[in-house]
Amino acid sequence: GSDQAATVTSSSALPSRVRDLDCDDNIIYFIKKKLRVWCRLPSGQWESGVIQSTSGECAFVSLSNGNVVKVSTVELLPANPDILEGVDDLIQLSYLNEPSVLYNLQCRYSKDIIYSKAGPVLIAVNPFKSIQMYGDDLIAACRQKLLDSPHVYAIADAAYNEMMREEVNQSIIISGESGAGKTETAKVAMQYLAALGCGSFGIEHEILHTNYILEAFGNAKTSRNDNSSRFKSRVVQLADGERSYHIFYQLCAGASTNLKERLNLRIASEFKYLNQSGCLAVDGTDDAQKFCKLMEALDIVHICKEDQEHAFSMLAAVLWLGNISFQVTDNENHVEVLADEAVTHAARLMRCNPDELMLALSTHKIQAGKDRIAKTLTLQQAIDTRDALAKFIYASLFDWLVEQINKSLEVGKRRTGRSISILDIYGFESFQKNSFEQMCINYANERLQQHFNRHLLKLEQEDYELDGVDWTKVDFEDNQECLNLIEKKPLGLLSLLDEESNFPKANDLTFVNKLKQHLSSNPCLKGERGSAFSIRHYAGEVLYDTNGFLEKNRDPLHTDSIQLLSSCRSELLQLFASKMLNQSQKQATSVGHMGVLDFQKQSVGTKFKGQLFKLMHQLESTTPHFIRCIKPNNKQLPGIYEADLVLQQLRCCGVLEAVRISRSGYPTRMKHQEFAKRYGFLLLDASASRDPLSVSIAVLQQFNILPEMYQIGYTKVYLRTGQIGAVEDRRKQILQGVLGVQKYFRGYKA
Ligand code: AOV
Ligand code: MG
Repeated sequence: GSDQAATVTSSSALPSRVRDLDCDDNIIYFIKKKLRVWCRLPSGQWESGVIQSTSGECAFVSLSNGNVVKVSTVELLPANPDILEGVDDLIQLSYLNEPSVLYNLQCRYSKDIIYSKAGPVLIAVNPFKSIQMYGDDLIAACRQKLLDSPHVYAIADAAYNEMMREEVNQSIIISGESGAGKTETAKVAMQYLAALGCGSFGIEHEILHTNYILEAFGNAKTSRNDNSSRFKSRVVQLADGERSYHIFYQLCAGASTNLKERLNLRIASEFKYLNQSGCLAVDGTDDAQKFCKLMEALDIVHICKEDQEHAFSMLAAVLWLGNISFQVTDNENHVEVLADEAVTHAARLMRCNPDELMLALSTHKIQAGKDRIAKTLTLQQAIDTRDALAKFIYASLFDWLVEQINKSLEVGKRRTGRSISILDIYGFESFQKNSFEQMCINYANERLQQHFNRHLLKLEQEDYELDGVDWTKVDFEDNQECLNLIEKKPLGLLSLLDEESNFPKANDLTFVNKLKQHLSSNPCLKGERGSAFSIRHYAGEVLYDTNGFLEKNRDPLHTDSIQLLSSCRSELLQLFASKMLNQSQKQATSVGHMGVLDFQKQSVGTKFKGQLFKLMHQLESTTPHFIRCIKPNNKQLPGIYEADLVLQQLRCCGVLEAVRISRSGYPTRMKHQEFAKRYGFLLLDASASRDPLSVSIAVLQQFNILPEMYQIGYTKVYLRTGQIGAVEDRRKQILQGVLGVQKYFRGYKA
């Protein structure tokens, strides 16, 4: 997620296709038959009720609380029959309108059933409290297939079985907005997989401990989540009330006196990178104790003591870099570095010459004719240079740690050669103000959404084909246009942004004009007034403010800083610098020029695209399993279900769309046995004993269900939206009749 706190924009910007889930003519039938409906009150809230009478465009609806309201018929939507209340899978709903979906999830949530299915997708609604849904007993039940309600365990189990059976790598893709529960869900999945490996691999213990390490270095307290997985820009800049990565506070609080001395450490409040936000502690968390756990975890994943110490000195170096300050020397705002203890300590920890550090932070070498001369930086440039260096060191340290952990776990991988990847990724974002970060996030989500759609349609087709149902491929809205808009070369948003970022005279406004000039034929782009533009994303339209786009796209790490790092005697820093140089040189060779000083730096956007492509490439070769996490309230409190907020997320993560795709053919599916058992007794001509398949056909014919409304497969009956409702109502009426008769007889006897 981004580090900005903001509110979600109104839903009216969303494309209507997501909203029109059911055909309107259903409601006419409902009005005629006086069935249960959803009725939108003037407050915007949906309430269920029964239509009493209609006059013209209006209906009188008797609500469940006894009140009768007069509403326009356009405010009515069909409600599902009672037997469908709180179903496990949204696909079972006869009517998939929004109030029905919301009510179904709420019903379950109020009973602490936080998991539901939406076709092949698992929905997880964050309980914000511990619930009795985990542990060894439940894991065992799931392994023995005794758990038949939706659960992360079941998803992990399916992934594992499919991996073993098909010998194909698997992935579990978890999305949702900040605080929705992605990381917790990923941990639950890991817990299950680790339990499966019990005894045979011996690394499950290690795998679970990697969580401690990844969270300490990758998570921070934000306003929306006390344990949020974050971007690395957080190292140098914090919003009020938020914290940097947990590890800094843990180290300052928990390091032994000896370690503290070796690292010149102080308490957290003495470091500018930590004290700027006025928040040093997280309620209910003991940082010192967490540090002990972290060291244990590092031991368990076999990171040797020496490497641990190297890693800690990098953290201390970052903290001291943050304390380095500058002195303005002339009236043009040029600076020099203040030679204080911050410089001495940082240089000692980085194992470089303090003078060189000071020079690298206050000057840039530039080409002047044949010579390179040093140009003094302004205060802002110097601060940016220092911060870019700190961010680079921290980000490289994180990548290095992940690499070490993976190396240590390789042992297990070699056994089977197969893997299950768990992806804990930021979800679609649409705030009042959206910038470059949101664009990158939403671009990634477009790619994932395409992956998701393609996968769903494939499943759908396979199901029909296997069951001998003929069907024509359904059309669904592909998001290829939007992806083209962003990533096409040479005329796509990212390419144009790179072009402008390299052009000294360009600014945010010229960038927008370029977009309009070259991309206005793409239906997903909308030019706006001033320096803003909108993109029509699969989950809704988002307005982006280009203010700062060009700077954010430029890599802020200067060549001089990389050279400084190469000259450090710290092995880790040398490694980080050489990785950076290697990467850039590969790029430089491909564009035709080389040289350590003139290396080609990738823009942030292009780098992001490259990483995303690599990720998608990895995912393409796996069978995906999708989990969508939903945050039911913004207060991080249990028991509060805010329908609007949930709806917003269901739309954004494409769940309703997914169900629609899954149902666009024949959403109601019932095995012939099941269908015959439930409705067979309704047959007027019950003479011959018939096989379930013939019973199914006979029932459908008796109810005059039109041939285009159903399909008979080898194993199942397939019905179009809403068709099962009529049969179900008839069944209910007859059963009520039977009960009535029984009551009458009992009364007579007594
Ligand atoms: P996120 O990963 O989706 O946000 P988390 O997984 O960190 O969100 O969840 C946020 C908080 O919600 C956790 O710290 C728990 O208190 C609570 N929570 C989530 N899932 C469960 C669960 N299954 N059972 C109990 N509590 C839960 V972010 O990384 O911020 O996008 O960036
Ligand atoms: Mg997270």
